[in-house]
Amino acid sequence: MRRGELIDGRDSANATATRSGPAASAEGIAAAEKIYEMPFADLLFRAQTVHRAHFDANEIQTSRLLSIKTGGCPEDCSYCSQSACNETGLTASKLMEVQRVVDEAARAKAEGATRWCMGAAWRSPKERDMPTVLAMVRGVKALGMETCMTLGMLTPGQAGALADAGLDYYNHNVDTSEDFYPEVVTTRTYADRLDTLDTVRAAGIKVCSGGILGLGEGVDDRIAMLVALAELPSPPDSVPINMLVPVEGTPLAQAPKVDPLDFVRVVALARILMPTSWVRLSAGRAEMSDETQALCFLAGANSIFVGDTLLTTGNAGEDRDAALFRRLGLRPARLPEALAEVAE
Ligand code: SAM
Ligand code: DTB
Ligand code: SF4
Repeated sequence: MRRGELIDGRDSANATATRSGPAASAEGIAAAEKIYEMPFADLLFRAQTVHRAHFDANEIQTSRLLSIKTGGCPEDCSYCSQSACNETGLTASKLMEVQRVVDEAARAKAEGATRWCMGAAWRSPKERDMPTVLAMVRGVKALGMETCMTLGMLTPGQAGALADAGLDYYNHNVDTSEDFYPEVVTTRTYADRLDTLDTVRAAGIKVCSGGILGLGEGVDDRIAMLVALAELPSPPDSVPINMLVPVEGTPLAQAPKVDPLDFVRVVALARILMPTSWVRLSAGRAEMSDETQALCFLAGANSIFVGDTLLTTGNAGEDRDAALFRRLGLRPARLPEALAEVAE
């Protein structure tokens, strides 16, 4: 498919996008700008104070990712290695077998991960794939791990089935501000994204939603994105903040790098605007210095992806993370109590 070719209609999911008004209020943006522009030390002190009111500041939640269906995606996300619009040389694969996914989750658990996140390069799941995906959720839950999936747009029926199977989190990122979104993706709208988040929340699944820095957006877009997330009917339970991993063959392969201190400011603002959410330092850690990561934790990030790979790109890896945790005196967060009992 060609870039810019808008898929007609909200076909499989989100049939009625009926939003009015901007995703982020002008008042919310004005207040967030004031916080963002505080002197760095004041901003970090405020973020750390908020963080300590709700979390153990020395505990980091550890999630592990697996691409259960890689490449060949019909969406035209300009950052993504898996879009069929981008010539990245990635080989597309079919949906994995359930047992393989459960076996890999068991291995990740043995290595200390408590949440298993499964990603598929879909615009939305096909009905014929739902039984497989639901079996994956049941199988991983039975191991006593938290589960997360990211499969694209969902119908209420699909979200309900995932909830019944025991899915804990659904990841669906807004990625950037509403204004900048059409510069990044043209095959769906911001309203589509928000509709799926409503659908997931209504099904009783915890919402995981965040974005990417380094898409060529301005500071105003980063702030508007966080305000849009904070002003959802309830803030996301988990907020992944990704640093773009530039992929050869995507339109953003040569995008300018984000100033690490600006990245830290965004993490701090996320913590202040969403005090009780898990803020995840997500993609891009492999390219980040230990010092930048330490500042992100100080700013209130308290979740990471562990392991050598993300979906299609590399991650920091176990040895480097173990050394970082040692140097900073960090501990992996324990499982929620109900799941810890299953895990025993
Ligand atoms: N297809 C589903 C969707 O887009 O909702 C799920 C998978 S998609 C790969 C999940 C998220 O990964 C995207 O929303 C985006 O935020 C993030 N992501 C993808 N490629 C990335 C990259 N090169 N660098 C940083 N984050 C990326
Ligand atoms: C999220 O916000 N980041 C993860 C997860 N949700 C699915 C994905 C990162 C992908 C990085 C690029 C890749 O490995 O393909
Ligand atoms: Fe497809 Fe998701 Fe990649 Fe977009 S981010 S191209 S929807 S896999």
